[in-house]
Amino acid sequence: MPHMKQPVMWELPHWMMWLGGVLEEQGYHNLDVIDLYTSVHALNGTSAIDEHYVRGVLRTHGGAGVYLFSPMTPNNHLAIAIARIVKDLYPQSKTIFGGVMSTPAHETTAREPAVDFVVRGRGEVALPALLHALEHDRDLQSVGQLTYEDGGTVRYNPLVYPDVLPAHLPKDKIDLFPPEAGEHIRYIRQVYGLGCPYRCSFCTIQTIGQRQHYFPVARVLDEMDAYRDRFGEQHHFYMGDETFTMSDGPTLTLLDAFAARGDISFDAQTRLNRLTNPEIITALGEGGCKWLEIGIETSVEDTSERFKQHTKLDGLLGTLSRLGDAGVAVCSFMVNGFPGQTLDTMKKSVEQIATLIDDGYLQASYFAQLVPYPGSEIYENPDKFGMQLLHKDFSRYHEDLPPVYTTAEAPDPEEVHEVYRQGLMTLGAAMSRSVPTASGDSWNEYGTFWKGPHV
Ligand code: B12
Ligand code: SF4
Repeated sequence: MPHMKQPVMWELPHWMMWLGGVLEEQGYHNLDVIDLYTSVHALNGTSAIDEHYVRGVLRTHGGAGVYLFSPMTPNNHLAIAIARIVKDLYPQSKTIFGGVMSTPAHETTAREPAVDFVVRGRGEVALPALLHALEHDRDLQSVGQLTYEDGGTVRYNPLVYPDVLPAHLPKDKIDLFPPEAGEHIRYIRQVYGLGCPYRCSFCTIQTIGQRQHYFPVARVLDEMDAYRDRFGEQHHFYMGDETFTMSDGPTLTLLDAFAARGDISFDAQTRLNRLTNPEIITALGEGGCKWLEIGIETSVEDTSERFKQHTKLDGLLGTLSRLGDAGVAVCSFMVNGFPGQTLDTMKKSVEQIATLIDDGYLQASYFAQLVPYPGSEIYENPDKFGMQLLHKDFSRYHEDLPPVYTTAEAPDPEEVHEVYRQGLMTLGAAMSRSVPTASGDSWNEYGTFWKGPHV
């Protein structure tokens, strides 16, 4: 891992430790990771792979039997470019793709000559099943969740394995990354409740399942300790549940355990409608929650009429105040360019969030351009939402780039992007005015991570 230092990363790629634990339990001990992510040399400056550099890194590591890839939409082309180099250098190696992009795009991905197999959906059973079949030269048609090309035909194995419940999942393979990696990450991801029961039209996390199941609390605490042992005792966590406060009972059980230990600090994300119980808010503060991310943009936007009359807003401000009183900093998720939004309502949305920051109700906000990722309902069925997709060049399906669709209300992507750029400046200005004073402390409270570039 020679390039883990600059720029720093938000976190280690969780799927690797997660599936690493699964593979190790199945007897695959010879696992390695190749970092082409944090090195500026891996790209040639035009969002394409620097082939010379990547070849060099792959040669240094030597050939492997199997290479695993988990691209997201905007970097899918980079993963495929790397797979081509792998196959060129080591033609006997197998390349296996999986995860949030390869699952909905399984067919086109499997058609790519450099991709040997696509594993759809969750990997805990399907990946070892594929590796066993390859190792023992078994019939691939019996391997579930597999899409692959065979003699010019794309084969789709329909069998889907039952999800492994969290209590039965092997522990993460924490030593997959060297201890020094811990010096250059913002936090360690830890999941308690796996799965999300909602179905937001823009979201693509369905690979992980819809019913929320919990890891046993003792296991969560053990794993946190193990991560800290390896990457540093000072480490802060990000609770990776999609909606951390989804169910009051299990949330309180975990937060009580955190409070009893007294040495855990963490960030989390949830929805506004899962924060109505004041007991939960108190427990969040006592359990060490320092930073809570909430998608509040749509409640502001959808109810703009009522917003003016302070009906919904009263509830929102009450919740945010209680969180502030409990010592929890709050960051909103804002998405620009939903169908139905005009340029004007987009601007208003930003201004409303900036006002909440100025007034100390919010400490920060993320701001992203809406992207119809493959697998989401708005990608599969854009007409239903009044959207027209302009192209399928996935390298431009990016939350910082102009929208890849138009709507009747906002037909010019460049104008929408301009609102986005101005919005970033408005929110940035509000945050720089408010963060040091809102917390009563300095930026250091949020970690030195923010001082430099991060990916
Ligand atoms: C943590 C996270 C990050 C982290 C770490 C990323 C990482 N590589 O681990 C950071 C902050 C860096 C990040 C960045 C981005 N992210 Co992100 N991220 C997530 C998040 C919240 C959790 C992912 C996770 O760790 N899940 C837990 C693991 C265990 O689940 P999993 O990855 O799904 O893996 C399971 C299966 O999918 C499968 N599987 C996964 N990979 C593979 C590979 C193989 C070979 C096999 C067999 C199986 C397999 O097996 C696993 C176990 O069952 C997801 C939302 C979500 N809940 O999925 C978004 C998500 C993945 N991110 C998303 C996006 C868009 C991004 C960014 C592009 C945002 C941006 N504009 O910059 C960047 C891209 C960064 C980059 N260049 O790669 C989107 C992806 C949408 C899409 N279809 O492409 C998601 C789904 C959120 C969303 N908006 O819907 N992200
Ligand atoms: S956006 Fe959040 S709440 Fe909605 S489906 Fe995705 S993870 Fe669940």
